[in-house]
Amino acid sequence: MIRYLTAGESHGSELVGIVEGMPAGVTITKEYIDHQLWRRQQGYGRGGRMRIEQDSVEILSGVRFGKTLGSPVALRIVNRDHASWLAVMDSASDGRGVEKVTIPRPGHAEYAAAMKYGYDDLRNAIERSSARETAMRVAVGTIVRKFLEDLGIFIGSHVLSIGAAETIDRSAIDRKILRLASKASCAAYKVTEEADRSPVRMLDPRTEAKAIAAIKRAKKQGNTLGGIFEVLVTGLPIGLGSHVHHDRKLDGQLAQAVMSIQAVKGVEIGDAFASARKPGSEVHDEFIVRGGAIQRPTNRAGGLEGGITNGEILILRGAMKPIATLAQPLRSVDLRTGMPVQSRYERSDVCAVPACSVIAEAVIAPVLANAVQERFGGDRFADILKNCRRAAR
Ligand code: EPS
Repeated sequence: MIRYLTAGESHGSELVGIVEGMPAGVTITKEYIDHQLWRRQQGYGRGGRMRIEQDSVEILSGVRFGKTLGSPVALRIVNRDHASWLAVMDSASDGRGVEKVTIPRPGHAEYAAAMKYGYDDLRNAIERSSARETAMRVAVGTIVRKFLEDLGIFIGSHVLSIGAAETIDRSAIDRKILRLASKASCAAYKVTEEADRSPVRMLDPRTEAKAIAAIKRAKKQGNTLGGIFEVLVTGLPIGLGSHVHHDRKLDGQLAQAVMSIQAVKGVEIGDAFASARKPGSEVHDEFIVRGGAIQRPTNRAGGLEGGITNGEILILRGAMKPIATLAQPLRSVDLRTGMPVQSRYERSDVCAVPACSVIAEAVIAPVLANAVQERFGGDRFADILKNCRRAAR
Protein backbone atom coordinates (compact mmCIF):
# COMPACT_ATOMS: atom_id res chain seq x y z
CA MET A 1 0.00 0.00 0.00
CA ILE A 2 1.58 3.26 -1.12
CA ARG A 3 0.99 6.29 1.09
CA TYR A 4 2.62 9.68 0.95
CA LEU A 5 2.81 12.93 2.83
CA THR A 6 4.04 16.33 1.70
CA ALA A 7 5.00 19.33 3.79
CA GLY A 8 6.12 22.84 3.01
CA GLU A 9 4.85 26.35 2.48
CA SER A 10 4.86 28.15 -0.87
CA HIS A 11 7.49 30.69 0.22
CA GLY A 12 9.10 28.57 2.94
CA SER A 13 12.58 27.18 2.50
CA GLU A 14 11.58 23.90 0.82
CA LEU A 15 9.00 21.25 0.09
CA VAL A 16 9.50 17.77 1.49
CA GLY A 17 7.77 14.47 0.77
CA ILE A 18 7.83 10.91 2.07
CA VAL A 19 6.57 7.96 0.03
CA GLU A 20 5.97 4.77 1.98
CA GLY A 21 5.17 1.38 0.48
CA MET A 22 7.11 1.48 -2.79
CA PRO A 23 8.16 -2.03 -3.81
CA ALA A 24 11.88 -2.81 -3.80
CA GLY A 25 13.72 -2.90 -7.10
CA VAL A 26 12.13 -0.07 -9.13
CA THR A 27 14.77 1.87 -11.06
CA ILE A 28 14.54 5.62 -10.62
CA THR A 29 16.81 8.58 -11.28
CA LYS A 30 16.77 12.18 -10.17
CA GLU A 31 16.84 13.22 -13.86
CA TYR A 32 13.65 11.28 -14.52
CA ILE A 33 11.83 13.09 -11.70
CA ASP A 34 13.28 16.47 -12.71
CA HIS A 35 11.90 16.05 -16.22
CA GLN A 36 8.37 15.73 -14.80
CA LEU A 37 8.99 18.72 -12.51
CA TRP A 38 10.05 20.70 -15.56
CA ARG A 39 6.86 19.70 -17.42
CA ARG A 40 4.76 20.96 -14.48
CA GLN A 41 6.45 24.37 -14.68
CA GLN A 42 5.58 24.90 -18.37
CA GLY A 43 2.45 26.27 -20.00
CA TYR A 44 1.42 29.59 -21.47
CA GLY A 45 -0.19 31.75 -18.78
CA ARG A 46 2.16 30.98 -15.90
CA GLY A 47 3.25 33.93 -13.74
CA GLY A 48 6.59 35.42 -12.66
CA ARG A 49 7.29 32.76 -10.01
CA MET A 50 8.09 30.17 -12.64
CA ARG A 51 10.98 32.33 -13.84
CA ILE A 52 12.43 32.15 -10.32
CA GLU A 53 12.02 28.44 -9.56
CA GLN A 54 13.90 25.70 -11.41
CA ASP A 55 12.51 22.70 -9.63
CA SER A 56 14.95 19.92 -8.99
CA VAL A 57 14.58 17.04 -6.53
CA GLU A 58 17.00 15.65 -3.98
CA ILE A 59 16.46 11.97 -3.13
CA LEU A 60 17.30 11.70 0.56
CA SER A 61 16.46 8.08 1.34
CA GLY A 62 14.92 4.84 0.13
CA VAL A 63 16.95 4.61 -3.10
CA ARG A 64 20.38 2.97 -3.44
CA PHE A 65 22.38 2.57 -6.66
CA GLY A 66 19.39 3.82 -8.64
CA LYS A 67 16.84 1.35 -7.25
CA THR A 68 14.16 1.61 -4.58
CA LEU A 69 14.84 -0.37 -1.41
CA GLY A 70 11.25 -0.81 -0.23
CA SER A 71 11.97 1.64 2.59
CA PRO A 72 10.40 5.13 2.74
CA VAL A 73 11.62 7.43 -0.04
CA ALA A 74 12.23 10.95 1.26
CA LEU A 75 12.41 13.86 -1.18
CA ARG A 76 13.24 17.55 -1.05
CA ILE A 77 12.71 20.47 -3.43
CA VAL A 78 14.15 23.86 -2.55
CA ASN A 79 12.05 27.02 -2.98
CA ARG A 80 14.41 29.52 -4.58
CA ASP A 81 11.95 32.36 -3.92
CA HIS A 82 12.31 31.81 -0.17
CA ALA A 83 15.33 34.14 -0.19
CA SER A 84 12.92 37.07 -0.79
CA TRP A 85 10.57 35.96 2.03
CA LEU A 86 12.95 35.38 4.93
CA ALA A 87 11.26 37.78 7.38
CA VAL A 88 7.70 36.88 6.33
CA MET A 89 8.29 33.12 6.66
CA ASP A 90 10.58 33.10 9.72
CA SER A 91 9.69 30.18 12.00
CA ALA A 92 11.21 31.69 15.15
CA SER A 93 10.70 35.49 15.19
CA ASP A 94 7.60 37.11 16.76
CA GLY A 95 6.55 38.44 13.34
CA ARG A 96 6.58 42.06 14.52
CA GLY A 97 6.83 44.42 11.55
CA VAL A 98 5.43 41.87 9.09
CA GLU A 99 2.19 43.15 7.58
CA LYS A 100 -0.81 40.87 8.11
CA VAL A 101 -3.04 39.90 5.19
CA THR A 102 -6.68 40.52 6.20
CA ILE A 103 -8.61 40.86 2.89
CA PRO A 104 -9.72 37.48 1.49
CA ARG A 105 -9.82 36.76 -2.24
CA PRO A 106 -13.20 35.32 -3.33
CA GLY A 107 -12.70 31.73 -4.46
CA HIS A 108 -9.49 31.24 -2.46
CA ALA A 109 -9.08 28.83 0.50
CA GLU A 110 -7.85 31.66 2.74
CA TYR A 111 -11.22 32.86 4.14
CA ALA A 112 -12.62 29.44 5.09
CA ALA A 113 -9.22 28.32 6.44
CA ALA A 114 -8.88 31.46 8.59
CA MET A 115 -12.36 30.88 10.04
CA LYS A 116 -11.51 27.25 10.76
CA TYR A 117 -8.06 27.74 12.31
CA GLY A 118 -8.59 31.15 13.88
CA TYR A 119 -5.87 32.88 11.86
CA ASP A 120 -5.63 36.65 12.19
CA ASP A 121 -3.27 36.65 9.19
CA LEU A 122 -4.50 35.05 5.95
CA ARG A 123 -0.86 34.38 5.03
CA ASN A 124 -1.09 31.36 7.38
CA ALA A 125 -3.62 29.83 4.97
CA ILE A 126 -2.22 31.19 1.70
CA GLU A 127 1.13 29.50 2.09
CA ARG A 128 -0.05 25.93 2.47
CA SER A 129 -3.09 26.12 0.21
CA SER A 130 -0.85 27.34 -2.63
CA ALA A 131 -0.44 25.10 -5.64
CA ARG A 132 3.31 25.30 -5.04
CA GLU A 133 2.74 22.09 -3.04
CA THR A 134 1.99 20.27 -6.28
CA ALA A 135 5.70 20.32 -7.17
CA MET A 136 6.26 17.74 -4.44
CA ARG A 137 3.17 15.79 -5.46
CA VAL A 138 4.60 15.51 -8.96
CA ALA A 139 7.95 14.32 -7.56
CA VAL A 140 6.20 11.70 -5.41
CA GLY A 141 3.85 10.69 -8.22
CA THR A 142 6.76 10.33 -10.65
CA ILE A 143 8.48 7.69 -8.53
CA VAL A 144 5.23 5.71 -8.41
CA ARG A 145 4.60 6.32 -12.10
CA LYS A 146 7.99 4.82 -12.95
CA PHE A 147 6.91 1.63 -11.14
CA LEU A 148 3.75 1.54 -13.31
CA GLU A 149 5.67 2.24 -16.53
CA ASP A 150 8.00 -0.67 -15.81
CA LEU A 151 4.87 -2.84 -15.68
CA GLY A 152 3.70 -1.44 -19.05
CA ILE A 153 1.11 1.01 -17.63
CA PHE A 154 1.41 4.53 -19.05
CA ILE A 155 -0.25 7.77 -17.98
CA GLY A 156 -0.71 10.79 -20.22
CA SER A 157 -2.83 13.91 -20.52
CA HIS A 158 -3.81 16.82 -22.71
CA VAL A 159 -5.91 19.96 -22.33
CA LEU A 160 -9.37 20.07 -23.89
CA SER A 161 -10.41 23.64 -23.11
CA ILE A 162 -9.20 26.90 -21.62
CA GLY A 163 -11.92 29.45 -20.88
CA ALA A 164 -14.31 29.45 -23.84
CA ALA A 165 -11.63 28.07 -26.20
CA GLU A 166 -12.59 24.44 -26.50
CA THR A 167 -12.25 21.59 -28.92
CA ILE A 168 -15.73 21.42 -30.46
CA ASP A 169 -15.08 18.44 -32.73
CA ARG A 170 -13.53 15.80 -30.55
CA SER A 171 -13.53 13.14 -33.22
CA ALA A 172 -10.10 14.07 -34.66
CA ILE A 173 -8.59 13.90 -31.17
CA ASP A 174 -10.34 10.62 -30.41
CA ARG A 175 -9.08 9.16 -33.69
CA LYS A 176 -5.55 10.31 -32.85
CA ILE A 177 -5.72 8.72 -29.40
CA LEU A 178 -7.18 5.49 -30.77
CA ARG A 179 -4.53 5.33 -33.50
CA LEU A 180 -1.79 5.67 -30.91
CA ALA A 181 -3.55 3.26 -28.55
CA SER A 182 -3.81 0.51 -31.10
CA LYS A 183 -0.05 0.62 -31.56
CA ALA A 184 1.30 0.26 -28.04
CA SER A 185 0.53 0.18 -24.34
CA CYS A 186 2.58 3.37 -24.07
CA ALA A 187 -0.02 5.24 -26.18
CA ALA A 188 -0.98 7.54 -23.29
CA TYR A 189 2.63 8.62 -23.06
CA LYS A 190 2.68 9.33 -26.78
CA VAL A 191 -0.38 11.56 -26.35
CA THR A 192 1.41 13.40 -23.57
CA GLU A 193 4.56 13.83 -25.67
CA GLU A 194 2.49 15.40 -28.42
CA ALA A 195 0.63 17.64 -25.95
CA ASP A 196 3.96 18.73 -24.45
CA ARG A 197 4.86 20.30 -27.82
CA SER A 198 1.95 22.74 -27.43
CA PRO A 199 2.33 25.74 -25.07
CA VAL A 200 -1.16 24.99 -23.72
CA ARG A 201 -0.84 21.17 -24.01
CA MET A 202 -3.60 20.97 -26.62
CA LEU A 203 -3.73 18.47 -29.48
CA ASP A 204 -5.79 20.67 -31.80
CA PRO A 205 -3.78 23.63 -33.23
CA ARG A 206 -6.89 25.75 -33.91
CA THR A 207 -8.09 25.47 -30.32
CA GLU A 208 -4.53 26.10 -29.15
CA ALA A 209 -4.43 29.43 -31.02
CA LYS A 210 -7.79 30.45 -29.53
CA ALA A 211 -6.67 29.47 -26.03
CA ILE A 212 -3.45 31.49 -26.26
CA ALA A 213 -5.42 34.53 -27.47
CA ALA A 214 -7.89 34.07 -24.61
CA ILE A 215 -5.09 33.93 -22.02
CA LYS A 216 -3.50 37.08 -23.50
CA ARG A 217 -6.87 38.85 -23.30
CA ALA A 218 -7.48 37.69 -19.73
CA LYS A 219 -4.04 38.90 -18.67
CA LYS A 220 -4.67 42.34 -20.18
CA GLN A 221 -8.00 42.56 -18.36
CA GLY A 222 -6.50 41.43 -15.06
CA ASN A 223 -8.55 38.25 -15.25
CA THR A 224 -7.81 34.51 -14.96
CA LEU A 225 -8.98 31.40 -16.83
CA GLY A 226 -9.72 27.79 -15.94
CA GLY A 227 -10.30 24.84 -18.22
CA ILE A 228 -10.77 21.13 -18.71
CA PHE A 229 -8.01 18.55 -19.04
CA GLU A 230 -8.13 14.87 -19.89
CA VAL A 231 -5.98 12.12 -18.38
CA LEU A 232 -5.49 8.81 -20.20
CA VAL A 233 -4.03 5.57 -18.92
CA THR A 234 -3.06 2.78 -21.31
CA GLY A 235 -1.77 -0.72 -20.60
CA LEU A 236 -3.97 -1.27 -17.54
CA PRO A 237 -4.89 -4.88 -16.81
CA ILE A 238 -8.55 -5.82 -16.37
CA GLY A 239 -9.65 -6.12 -12.76
CA LEU A 240 -8.02 -3.28 -10.82
CA GLY A 241 -10.32 -1.91 -8.13
CA SER A 242 -13.47 -3.65 -6.98
CA HIS A 243 -17.25 -3.38 -7.06
CA VAL A 244 -17.66 -4.96 -3.62
CA HIS A 245 -17.21 -2.01 -1.26
CA HIS A 246 -17.40 1.79 -1.49
CA ASP A 247 -13.80 2.50 -0.64
CA ARG A 248 -12.44 -0.13 -3.05
CA LYS A 249 -14.04 1.40 -6.14
CA LEU A 250 -11.23 2.69 -8.35
CA ASP A 251 -13.31 5.46 -9.93
CA GLY A 252 -14.04 6.93 -6.50
CA GLN A 253 -10.38 6.79 -5.51
CA LEU A 254 -9.27 8.43 -8.77
CA ALA A 255 -11.86 11.18 -8.41
CA GLN A 256 -10.65 11.91 -4.88
CA ALA A 257 -7.04 12.16 -6.04
CA VAL A 258 -7.83 14.56 -8.88
CA MET A 259 -10.33 16.62 -6.81
CA SER A 260 -7.56 17.13 -4.25
CA ILE A 261 -5.54 19.19 -6.73
CA GLN A 262 -5.76 22.88 -5.93
CA ALA A 263 -8.55 24.63 -7.94
CA VAL A 264 -10.05 21.43 -9.37
CA LYS A 265 -13.83 21.54 -8.91
CA GLY A 266 -15.05 18.61 -10.99
CA VAL A 267 -14.09 15.19 -12.30
CA GLU A 268 -15.75 12.89 -14.80
CA ILE A 269 -14.88 9.36 -15.88
CA GLY A 270 -15.47 8.71 -19.59
CA ASP A 271 -18.41 10.60 -21.08
CA ALA A 272 -20.16 10.94 -17.70
CA PHE A 273 -21.89 14.30 -18.14
CA ALA A 274 -22.74 13.85 -21.82
CA SER A 275 -24.06 10.33 -21.09
CA ALA A 276 -26.43 11.67 -18.44
CA ARG A 277 -28.32 13.46 -21.24
CA LYS A 278 -28.66 10.37 -23.47
CA PRO A 279 -30.66 7.11 -23.35
CA GLY A 280 -28.85 3.92 -22.33
CA SER A 281 -28.86 2.60 -25.89
CA GLU A 282 -26.54 5.47 -26.90
CA VAL A 283 -24.33 5.22 -23.84
CA HIS A 284 -23.30 1.67 -23.00
CA ASP A 285 -20.34 0.08 -24.76
CA GLU A 286 -21.46 -3.07 -26.55
CA PHE A 287 -19.52 -6.32 -26.62
CA ILE A 288 -18.53 -7.87 -29.94
CA VAL A 289 -16.36 -10.83 -30.86
CA ARG A 290 -13.64 -10.19 -33.41
CA GLY A 291 -11.01 -12.76 -34.31
CA GLY A 292 -12.10 -14.86 -31.34
CA ALA A 293 -11.54 -12.02 -28.89
CA ILE A 294 -14.10 -10.00 -26.95
CA GLN A 295 -13.94 -6.36 -28.01
CA ARG A 296 -15.72 -3.09 -27.22
CA PRO A 297 -16.19 -0.85 -30.30
CA THR A 298 -16.71 2.21 -28.07
CA ASN A 299 -15.32 3.35 -24.71
CA ARG A 300 -17.83 5.83 -23.30
CA ALA A 301 -17.40 4.31 -19.85
CA GLY A 302 -13.78 5.54 -19.81
CA GLY A 303 -12.27 2.16 -18.98
CA LEU A 304 -14.12 1.64 -15.69
CA GLU A 305 -17.31 -0.29 -14.99
CA GLY A 306 -18.46 -0.92 -11.43
CA GLY A 307 -15.30 0.70 -10.08
CA ILE A 308 -13.12 -1.91 -11.85
CA THR A 309 -10.84 -1.49 -14.86
CA ASN A 310 -12.36 -3.26 -17.88
CA GLY A 311 -9.33 -3.42 -20.15
CA GLU A 312 -10.14 -0.27 -22.15
CA ILE A 313 -8.21 3.01 -22.00
CA LEU A 314 -8.90 4.82 -18.74
CA ILE A 315 -10.25 8.30 -19.51
CA LEU A 316 -10.74 10.88 -16.77
CA ARG A 317 -11.46 14.58 -17.16
CA GLY A 318 -10.94 17.32 -14.60
CA ALA A 319 -12.34 20.85 -14.46
CA MET A 320 -10.09 23.54 -13.02
CA LYS A 321 -11.70 26.79 -11.95
CA PRO A 322 -10.03 30.11 -12.83
CA ILE A 323 -7.33 31.01 -10.28
CA ALA A 324 -8.71 33.17 -7.45
CA THR A 325 -5.99 35.83 -7.62
CA LEU A 326 -7.28 38.51 -10.01
CA ALA A 327 -5.57 41.81 -10.82
CA GLN A 328 -9.09 43.13 -11.56
CA PRO A 329 -10.51 43.35 -8.02
CA LEU A 330 -13.71 41.67 -6.80
CA ARG A 331 -15.78 42.74 -3.80
CA SER A 332 -14.42 41.64 -0.44
CA VAL A 333 -14.34 42.61 3.24
CA ASP A 334 -11.39 43.60 5.42
CA LEU A 335 -11.64 41.03 8.25
CA ARG A 336 -9.79 43.40 10.60
CA THR A 337 -12.26 46.29 10.24
CA GLY A 338 -15.37 44.54 8.86
CA MET A 339 -15.52 47.21 6.15
CA PRO A 340 -16.25 46.49 2.47
CA VAL A 341 -13.13 46.74 0.33
CA GLN A 342 -11.81 45.51 -2.98
CA SER A 343 -9.94 42.19 -3.04
CA ARG A 344 -6.16 42.35 -3.04
CA TYR A 345 -3.75 41.16 -5.71
CA GLU A 346 -0.45 39.37 -5.36
CA ARG A 347 1.72 37.88 -8.09
CA SER A 348 0.06 34.83 -9.59
CA ASP A 349 -0.65 32.82 -12.74
CA VAL A 350 -3.28 33.84 -15.32
CA CYS A 351 -3.91 30.21 -16.33
CA ALA A 352 -2.40 27.02 -14.92
CA VAL A 353 -4.56 24.41 -16.69
CA PRO A 354 -1.60 22.90 -18.64
CA ALA A 355 0.31 22.47 -15.35
CA CYS A 356 -2.79 21.00 -13.72
CA SER A 357 -2.97 18.29 -16.39
CA VAL A 358 0.61 17.25 -15.58
CA ILE A 359 -0.20 17.23 -11.85
CA ALA A 360 -3.25 15.05 -12.49
CA GLU A 361 -1.03 12.50 -14.26
CA ALA A 362 1.11 12.36 -11.11
CA VAL A 363 -1.62 12.20 -8.46
CA ILE A 364 -3.40 9.24 -10.00
CA ALA A 365 -0.20 7.15 -10.05
CA PRO A 366 -0.34 6.17 -6.34
CA VAL A 367 -4.04 5.24 -6.70
CA LEU A 368 -3.34 2.95 -9.65
CA ALA A 369 -0.22 1.53 -8.01
CA ASN A 370 -2.19 0.61 -4.90
CA ALA A 371 -4.72 -1.25 -7.01
CA VAL A 372 -1.86 -3.03 -8.80
CA GLN A 373 -0.23 -3.99 -5.50
CA GLU A 374 -3.53 -5.22 -4.10
CA ARG A 375 -3.91 -7.55 -7.08
CA PHE A 376 -0.33 -8.55 -7.89
CA GLY A 377 1.70 -8.17 -4.67
CA GLY A 378 3.58 -5.33 -3.07
CA ASP A 379 7.10 -6.02 -1.83
CA ARG A 380 9.34 -6.86 -4.79
CA PHE A 381 9.11 -5.36 -8.24
CA ALA A 382 10.29 -8.57 -9.94
CA ASP A 383 7.47 -10.60 -8.34
CA ILE A 384 4.82 -8.01 -9.21
CA LEU A 385 5.99 -8.00 -12.84
CA LYS A 386 5.88 -11.80 -12.99
CA ASN A 387 2.36 -11.91 -11.52
CA CYS A 388 1.19 -9.16 -13.85
CA ARG A 389 2.51 -11.01 -16.91
CA ARG A 390 1.00 -14.28 -15.77
CA ALA A 391 -2.43 -12.66 -15.42
CA ALA A 392 -2.15 -11.12 -18.91
CA ARG A 393 -1.61 -14.53 -20.53
C1 EPS B 1 0.19 30.27 -6.28
C2 EPS B 1 0.68 31.53 -6.59
C3 EPS B 1 1.89 31.70 -7.42
C4 EPS B 1 2.09 30.50 -8.30
C5 EPS B 1 2.14 29.31 -7.36
C6 EPS B 1 0.77 29.04 -6.83
O1 EPS B 1 3.05 31.80 -6.62
P1 EPS B 1 3.59 33.23 -6.12
O2 EPS B 1 2.54 33.71 -5.17
O3 EPS B 1 4.89 32.95 -5.44
O4 EPS B 1 3.73 34.05 -7.35
O5 EPS B 1 3.24 30.62 -9.08
O6 EPS B 1 2.58 28.17 -8.01
C7 EPS B 1 3.86 27.79 -7.78
C8 EPS B 1 4.75 28.47 -7.10
C9 EPS B 1 4.17 26.51 -8.43
O7 EPS B 1 5.31 26.03 -8.27
O8 EPS B 1 3.28 25.96 -9.07
C10 EPS B 1 -0.96 30.09 -5.39
O9 EPS B 1 -1.32 31.04 -4.68
O10 EPS B 1 -1.57 29.01 -5.37
